[in-house]
Amino acid sequence: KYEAVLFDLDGVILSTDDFHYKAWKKLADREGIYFDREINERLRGVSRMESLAIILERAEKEYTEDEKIEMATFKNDFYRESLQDLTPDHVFEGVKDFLGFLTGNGIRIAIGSSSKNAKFILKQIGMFDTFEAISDGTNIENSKPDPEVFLKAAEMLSVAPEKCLVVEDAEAGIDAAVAGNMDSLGVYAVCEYDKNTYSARDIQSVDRSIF
Ligand code: G16
Ligand code: MG
Repeated sequence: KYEAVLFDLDGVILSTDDFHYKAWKKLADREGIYFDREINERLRGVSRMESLAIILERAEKEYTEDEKIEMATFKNDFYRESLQDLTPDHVFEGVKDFLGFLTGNGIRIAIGSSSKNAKFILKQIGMFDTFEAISDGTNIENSKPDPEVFLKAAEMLSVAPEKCLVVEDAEAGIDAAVAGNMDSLGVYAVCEYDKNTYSARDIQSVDRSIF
């Protein structure tokens, strides 16, 4: 039935939540704005500037556009630096087996991520050459829940949207798939930050008879 599977990156292939959290926290502390892991959960799949807008809901003053750009850059510089610590060990359990199952059955695989850092992340985890196409924050105008990132990925593969399945961890991503006329599969990654262990339990239990 499906000719291609389009994978979200953060929260599906690996988790960068903790890296994002620490970088946003550094900014929030600098600005004296309250920020915690629960608020961080709301940033899943949301673009950088929209994430900043969520953080600024708690701010006591108004910021100018230039100040917002400076804050997003400050966060991203710290975030990029911390991504140096990413290794192939960060890839969720079961991901490679699942990808091997798909490609072994002639199903094509691509990335559809909101992140402008997606290619750097893929290089860090040793998966830059794994996917046939990479559609990310650098080739879109509108981020999820707009379907653009997934429609571009389908276009790169020359596969019709109706023949694509989207795998996502975020509500914004599922909404994007629906808006793009694609089927979607929600997975939820369980990360234990303190123990530094990661697993995406659902990806291992996906019913493979749907392919
Ligand atoms: C990811 C994350 C979001 C992040 C966004 C933009 O999306 O889930 O938390 O805000 O990318 O990231 P960047 O600041 O690196 O451009 P996805 O779509 O891969 O889950
Ligand atoms: Mg995600």
